[in-house]
This record gives sequence, structure tokens and C-alpha cells, in this order.
Amino acid sequence: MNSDNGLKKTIRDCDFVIELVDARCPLIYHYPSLTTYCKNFEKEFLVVVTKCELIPDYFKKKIAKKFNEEGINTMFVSSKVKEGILRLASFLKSKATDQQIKVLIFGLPNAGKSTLANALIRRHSAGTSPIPGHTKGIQYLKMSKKVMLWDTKGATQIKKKYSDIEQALFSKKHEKVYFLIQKLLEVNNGNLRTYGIDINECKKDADLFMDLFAKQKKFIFKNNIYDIKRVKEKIISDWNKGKLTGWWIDSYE
Ligand SMILES: Nc1nc2c(ncn2[C@@H]2O[C@H](COP(=O)(O)OP(=O)(O)OP(=O)(O)O)[C@@H](O)[C@H]2O)c(=O)[nH]1
Ligand SMILES: [Mg+2]
Repeated sequence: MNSDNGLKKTIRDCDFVIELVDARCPLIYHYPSLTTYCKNFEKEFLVVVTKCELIPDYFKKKIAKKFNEEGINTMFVSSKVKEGILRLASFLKSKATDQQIKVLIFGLPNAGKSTLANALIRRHSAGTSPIPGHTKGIQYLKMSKKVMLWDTKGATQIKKKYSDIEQALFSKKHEKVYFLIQKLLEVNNGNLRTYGIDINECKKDADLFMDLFAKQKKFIFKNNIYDIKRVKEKIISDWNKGKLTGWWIDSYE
């Protein structure tokens, strides 16, 4: 489902659409055309904000307000600490009347779609990974007699253009991790301060941060050159799992 036509076809075939966004940078995960397609096909649509154990309450309010301004309803969950899962499951069940409903879980890579699907069905059925692009095609998972979940592949090529930070988050190659670090240094609200590097020492310089991180983790080649590839992989993996965090509302860096 990497094209709008593929997406439209899938929307037409399902009954309810969940767009899953990461609580830490929800607008980066939001794909506005999805809302339009759901309206056109008269499908009910809900933004589910996940990994929400990683953000403070004031930021949840900000997210809800931002989506509400566009007429979009939100629900907050954490598949990790099982927050809001029962509420979402009951909500989906309430949407099924006499017929089974098919619920599409749409989201950009690594949003946490498969983890959410597993939490909703209460068993580990869909494969999950901190490396984007894990799920291939669509996985059909039975949540209850009346609710069928469609766990989809992360929509890697759905947007026409990706900003540097989006490339850092969604690409399997970790070339642009610098931009994520730069953003985290700029917002300075997550756990970067306690992540192991002296923030004052790196002086808001993302390259210097990565060098210090390499040194601390001993990601160094024999000839004393930093192994920046390993640094990037570790940072993205920690970010995806939520070991590294920070939050912002805007969609561009
Ligand atoms: N902290 C935290 N991590 C989560 C949560 N949900 C998922 N994750 C982590 O996010 C990473 C991606 O999860 P997946 O469920 O594989 O994501 P996906 O959207 O299915 O990814 P693709 O299939 O590759 O598009 C994994 O490392 C999960 O453990 C959550 O609620 N909190
Ligand atoms: Mg998946």
C-alpha cells in the first residue's frame, strides 16, 4: 500500500479506519489525504495516538486540540503499558452491529501498528520490530467475533516528499539520524539529558553528540575512528522502542 490508489482500494474494502501516529511527533505521522479518502468513501476515521506513555499530559491535550481543530477525533493508547487498549477495543466492538467490521490500521513505518494489533487481540500474532518495514502486505487478525483487524505494511512511499527528519525516522538507511538528534537537542524536553551524554559538552551540535555517544558506547574502529553507522542504528532503535524520547508538534524541522 505504497500508492494512493492502493490505499483508496483498501479503504473502500474496509469499514473503519485507524490512523496510528506516534505521540512524540504526531504530525510527522499524519497523512492528511487519508482523512479526505475516508470522507469520500464515507468510512469512519479515528486517529489513535500511540506510545503515549512517553509524553506528558499537557502534550496529549495539545495533540487532541490540534486534531480536533481539523474535525478529527483522537484516542490515546500505549501498547507497551497497555493504556487505553481496553477502551479502544470496546469502542471498536461498539461499531460492529450485526455484521463483522473490518478495521484498517494505517500508519507510517514503525508507528507501532503490529504491536497495537497484538495488544488488541491479546496475543503475539503480528511480528514487530524496531527496524522500519517489518510487516509485509496485510495481516488479518481476529480481535473478536465481530471485529477483524487489518495490520498493514508501513506506508513507506506514500508521501510525495519527505523532510530530513522524516527520512531519519522512516528510512531503513539511517543516513539522516543527525536531523533527529538536532531536533531532540533543540526541543530539549525528553530524556536526552539522561541518555548518557553530557548535553552541555556537546553544545547543541548533533555531530559532536554522535562522536561522544560513539566514545561512550565504544563504537570505535581499531584505527580509532568512530563507527557512526552503529551510532545511528542504536539511536534509531532506541527511539523506536522509546528508550530515547522527546516531543514536538510541528511536522517539519
Ligand atoms: N515505548 C513504546 N514502544 C512501542 C509501543 N508500541 C510499539 N512500540 C515499539 O515500536 C517499534 C515498532 O513497532 P511495530 O509494531 O513493529 O511497528 P509497525 O508500525 O508495525 O512497523 P512496520 O510494520 O515496520 O511499519 C517496536 O520496537 C515496538 O516495540 C508503545 O506503545 N510504547
Ligand atoms: Mg508492522
